[in-house]
Amino acid sequence: MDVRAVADLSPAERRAFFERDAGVEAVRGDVRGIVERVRKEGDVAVREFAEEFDGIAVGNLEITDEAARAHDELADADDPVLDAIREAADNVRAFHERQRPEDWREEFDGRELGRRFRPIDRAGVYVPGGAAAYPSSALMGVIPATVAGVDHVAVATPPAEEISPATLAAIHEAGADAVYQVGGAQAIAALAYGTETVTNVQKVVGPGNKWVTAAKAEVQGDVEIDFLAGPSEVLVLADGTADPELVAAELLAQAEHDPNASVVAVTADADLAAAVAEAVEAGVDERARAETIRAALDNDASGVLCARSMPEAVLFTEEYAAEHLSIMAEDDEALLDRITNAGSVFLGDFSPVAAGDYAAGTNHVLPTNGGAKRYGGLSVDTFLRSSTVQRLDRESLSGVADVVTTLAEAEGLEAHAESVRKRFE
Ligand code: HSO
Ligand code: ZN
Repeated sequence: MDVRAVADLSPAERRAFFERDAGVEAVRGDVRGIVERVRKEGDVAVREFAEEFDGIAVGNLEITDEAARAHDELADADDPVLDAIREAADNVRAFHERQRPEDWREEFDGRELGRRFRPIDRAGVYVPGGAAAYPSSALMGVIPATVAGVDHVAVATPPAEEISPATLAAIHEAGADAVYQVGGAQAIAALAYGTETVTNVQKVVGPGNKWVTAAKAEVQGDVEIDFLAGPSEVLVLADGTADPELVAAELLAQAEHDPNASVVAVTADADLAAAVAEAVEAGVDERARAETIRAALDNDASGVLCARSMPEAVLFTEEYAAEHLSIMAEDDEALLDRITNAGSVFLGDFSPVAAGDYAAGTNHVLPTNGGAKRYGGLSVDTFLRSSTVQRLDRESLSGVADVVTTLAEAEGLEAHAESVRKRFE
C-alpha cells in the first residue's frame, strides 16, 4: 500500500473515496424482473429462483421449527458457539433496551401535548447466508425489533444444502417468530409483498449483497426499508501516538468482508502513515482471507492517507462519512467533538470495530456509502412509529384561536376557522 497525500488526490480520486458505489445500480434492471415475478407468482417464483441462483430445490419454504431444532441441538451439545451467541444477544438486548423511548405529555401554555411510540406490527429481517453466514447479523436485525415490541418478526435467509446451524440458532435465540429459507432479491420481494407461505411485512431491514440491496431500493415505497447497506467500511483517524499495528489490524479486519470493502487510515503524521502502510502489507498474507483483503485494499476507495494537518484529516473524515469510524489519538474526544458524520464510533486502542461487530452491544447494521450524513444505523427506533397527542381546554384554545382563524382564512379554509369559533358560541 502506498501512502498518498490528501492534498494530492485528484478530483477523480476524491470522488472514489466520497462517492463509493457498491454496484447496486448496475443490477437494478435484473432485480426489477425478479421482484415483479415474486409479486405476481408468489411461492412458485421463489422456488424457481432458489433453483436458478442458489442451486437448491427447496422443500418447505418455512423453517421456523428447523431453527428451533438447530438451537436445541447446539444447546444439547454444549456448543461454545451457542454460549457466545447467548452472551452477544444479552449485550445487544441490554444496549437496545436503553433505546426504548418513553411516551411523554407536557404543557405548552396550557396546551397538553405529547408523543407516544408504538411498534409496527410486522417486520422482516434479511439475514445473509451462503458465502457470508453471519449469525451476528441475525442478532443485530432481530433483537431491536423484539425489544421494540414488534408482534411478528420474520427472517429470510438463503437456502443451502445445510443452512449454518449457528445462524439458525442465532435467529431463534434472538426471538424471531417465523423463518423462511429464501435469499437474494426474491427474499426481499417475498417479505414486501407476501406469498402463499410468506406473510407480508411493513418494513424490511438488514444487510445483504448488491441484489438484496437493489431489491430493497425496488420495494421501497410499497413497504418501508431501513436503508441501503453496502459492503463494510472503516476509517481510522489517527494521530502520531497511535500504534500502527492496531491501525493496520482495523483495516485488515473490515477488508476481509468483501472485495468491495473500503478501508482507510488518515493521519497528519507521515511516520505513522508509512508505518501503517507497512504493517498492512506485512499482515495481508498471513490472513486466511488474504485474497479478499488484497482486493479490498486495491479498491479505489481504500488507502493510507497523509493530511497536512489534523483539521484537514478531520475534514476528510467528515466528507467520507464512515460506517465505522475508529479514532486512535491522544485526545480522541476532542476529535470526536468535531465529527458529525459516522455510523458507529470506536474510541481508543481497546475498542476494535470487531467488538461492535459481535459483542459490545451496539448494532452492526450501519449506514455505508456516506449514508451516515443522512441517517443512523439500525436501532429500536427503526421499528417504532410515533403519534402526537393533544388536549386543549377552553382557555388554551382561546389562546391560539386568533392564530388559527387568521391563518385558516388566509388559506381560504373557512370551515377550519368556523370549527374553532363554534367552541366559543
Ligand atoms: N462489520 C460488518 C458486520 C459484521 N462483522 C458481521 C462481522 N460479522 C458490517 O458492519
Ligand atoms: Zn465486520
